[in-house]
Amino acid sequence: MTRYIEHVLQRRLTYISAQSLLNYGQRVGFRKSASQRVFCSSEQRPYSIDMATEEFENLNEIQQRVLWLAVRMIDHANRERENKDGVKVGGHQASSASMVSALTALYFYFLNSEDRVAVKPHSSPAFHAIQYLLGNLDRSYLTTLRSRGGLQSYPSRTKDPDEVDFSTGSVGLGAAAPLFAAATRRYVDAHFGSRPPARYIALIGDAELDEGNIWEAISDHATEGLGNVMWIVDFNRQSLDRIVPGIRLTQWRGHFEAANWHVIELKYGHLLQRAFNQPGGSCLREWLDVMSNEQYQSLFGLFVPDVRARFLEGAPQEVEEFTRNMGDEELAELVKDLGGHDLPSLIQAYAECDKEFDRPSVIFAYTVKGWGLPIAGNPRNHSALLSGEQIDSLRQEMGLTNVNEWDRFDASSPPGILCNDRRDALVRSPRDQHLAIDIPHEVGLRTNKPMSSQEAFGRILVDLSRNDELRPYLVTTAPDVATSTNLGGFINRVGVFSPNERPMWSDDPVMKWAEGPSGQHIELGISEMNLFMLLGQLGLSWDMARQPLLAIGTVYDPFVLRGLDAFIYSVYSGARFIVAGTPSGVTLAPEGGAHQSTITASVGLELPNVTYIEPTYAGALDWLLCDALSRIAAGPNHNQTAVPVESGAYYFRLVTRPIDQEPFAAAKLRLGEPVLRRQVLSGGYRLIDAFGFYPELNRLQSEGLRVPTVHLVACGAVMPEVLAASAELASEGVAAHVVDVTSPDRWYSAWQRTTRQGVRTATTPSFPGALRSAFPDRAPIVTVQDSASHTMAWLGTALGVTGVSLGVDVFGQSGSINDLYEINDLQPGSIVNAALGALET
Ligand SMILES: Cc1ncc(C[n+]2csc(CCOP(=O)(O)OP(=O)(O)O)c2C)c(N)n1
Ligand SMILES: [Mg+2]
Repeated sequence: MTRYIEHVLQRRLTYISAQSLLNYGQRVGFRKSASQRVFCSSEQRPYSIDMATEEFENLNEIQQRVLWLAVRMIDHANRERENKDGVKVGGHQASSASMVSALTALYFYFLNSEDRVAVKPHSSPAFHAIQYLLGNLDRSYLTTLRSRGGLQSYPSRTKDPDEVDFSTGSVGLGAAAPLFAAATRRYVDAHFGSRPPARYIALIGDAELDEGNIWEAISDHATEGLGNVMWIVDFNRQSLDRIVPGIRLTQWRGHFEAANWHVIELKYGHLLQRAFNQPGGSCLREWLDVMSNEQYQSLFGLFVPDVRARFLEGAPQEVEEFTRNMGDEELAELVKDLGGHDLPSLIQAYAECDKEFDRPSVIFAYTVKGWGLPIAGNPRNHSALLSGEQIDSLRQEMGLTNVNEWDRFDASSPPGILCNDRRDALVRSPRDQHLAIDIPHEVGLRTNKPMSSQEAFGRILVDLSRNDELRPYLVTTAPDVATSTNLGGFINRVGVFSPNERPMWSDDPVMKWAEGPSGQHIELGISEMNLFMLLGQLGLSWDMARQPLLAIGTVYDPFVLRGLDAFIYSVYSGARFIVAGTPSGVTLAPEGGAHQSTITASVGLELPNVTYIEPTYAGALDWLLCDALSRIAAGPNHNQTAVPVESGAYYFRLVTRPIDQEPFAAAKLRLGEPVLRRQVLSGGYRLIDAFGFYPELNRLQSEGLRVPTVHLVACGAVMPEVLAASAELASEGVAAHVVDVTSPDRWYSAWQRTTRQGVRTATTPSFPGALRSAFPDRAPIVTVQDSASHTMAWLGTALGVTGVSLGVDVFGQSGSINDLYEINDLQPGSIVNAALGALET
């Protein structure tokens, strides 16, 4: 038996005994009533819970306070805080209210310290209210929602003052993140031994299930069988715009079950369940089950005396008879009693999920958007804010005053004691991001033959896998493009990860696809979303699984854009990883426009927390890759000197075009290895010094003639054309130095840093050192790259010289490299013309 299964069984026993000890008092919503027995979890075997205990009272009191604080936080930000902008501050009182019960049941009853939780974006105020009540957030923050340095609108790992496990905001992504965190955890346990048990939980808005990435995530083999995953869907049947027509639960249940998920439907609260069990009560359930969602939701916006008529509209006669003797108040309360606001039912459902140790679980918790608020169930409540009068009466209803409305519970009161106990129970010990290993400066890749950057990448990885100190921490992943992005050699050496040993049926001598728990490549289906979601969680494994990893992913470069939102999500969350987009550009000539990336270089350059690198030569890639690995391993506080501190991910843009490596070897001889390495790492270097390289130019200069000088600045695959242009210009008496830019991003950042420094201090910006060493002479420039011409178009301004930018500004098409370069003015002749033009202006 694994330690994990032992733990699950252990927890199960704990729950059963805890439940038998619990005597829950019935007080759901704001109503108190006599002690009674209720049935929970309608789809499961009836499970009786006594409802009269102080613990239930405490939980209920806490959830009311959570509701109040969340609503009041938003109210304060909108009605009381000074706002000079004329822009609505906003916040989501209804969406917060909807999740209050599920959150309370989690944080004040169910969670352990190692569990990780993603909170639905629009419930962020409720999450922070909980952190405040637990004592993890200072009171001063309650009045800072959506303000600078304050509580973020949506939970943010990197920006919030309290500990957020998963950033959320772009719906669907935060929801799926815990699934990939659990997959990461499974990988870590298999390779490094079990860590303390942890569950990975997502609280999800029901409209988030419209996002395709959700379904990509659950259908991938890499996320199968993760019993420590629980999703709780806030099934309020409302999205932003509307009450969602028709209930799609059957469809969704089918999707989840087909992916082998355990599904719980938590529909009715205990009042309704009790009513269903009364003689004649089954008709009530049948009517509620068939009633349209719109009709049902409309009940929440009505005054109590009007509920009956709306509820009975279209109902069978027997429903009318069954409810005839109920008072208006009783009926209104009964028909609105949903499972997602019933704490005992929620806890019971969580416990049921805990028993599933070999498949993930999802709970559809029926809720009301705006629960407990006057805007409950209103189709336009998504951004609605309570009025001042409504806030006043809610405050009164909660038994609070203007004086104590922001208070925590008194520490000696029963809910206060529970809050303290839970805070202590949820304390996490620190995690370390640093991987204390020596990473070489290079693998020392040597080649006399032309080699593409993609091939070099594959070879470097193979060499790295021979390093016994480093190898255990390397993990690669790819969305069905491992072999075509040159990961094959690495995979042959380390194997493919699978939680269980899998027989290998084919004896392919080239590709050994051995699958088992020791494999270090995680193969994904064709989902670039999943690639970046997984890379994100692998890149946070130091936190999610208490084990830093060195994660490397590959993807066809054009399809970086297919996973872009997940890429952004992961780096916004602070994840550190390496991704290689390969092959890239129109250099992938015969493949045609659908596979030729043109704007990805700009994406890499502009995306915060990402360093975009596009090396031309294998030797440069070797240094850059090893350097990126060592920066990730060092953690955030490394003090390397070659390049400023970078805290994010690395994006290598590579190609399959074989490139003659000789010019790089010559530059190494000319500059010396330490200088060249430093310049390669800081963004670029002078590959060809025209006067040193072309004797005739030297001669002209020594004769005292003025030799027109220009810089040809290029990146990646276009270098052969650029070198040819330089030679042609030399033959016409023009000195064209060639600069190889290894990372336009690092240069751009260096330039921006000095410029901003100047702006902020009202001083003349200094010229970045990295640029100075590559451009010792002042001369016009031509930038050339197999990507949008805009990518390096800023360089002329940075250098203060005339610039012409060549690049790819149209969609690609099939052809030879020469054809494609001709179409895009990337041939030597065009580069020469651009240089002559730049010299003229
Ligand atoms: C990717 C993305 N698209 C659109 C939005 C805007 N948006 C915010 S909330 C929302 C509806 C959410 O509904 P649901 O998930 O059911 O949450 P509820 O508010 O009902 O709790 C939308 C469309 C977003 N945040 N992210
Ligand atoms: Mg919803």
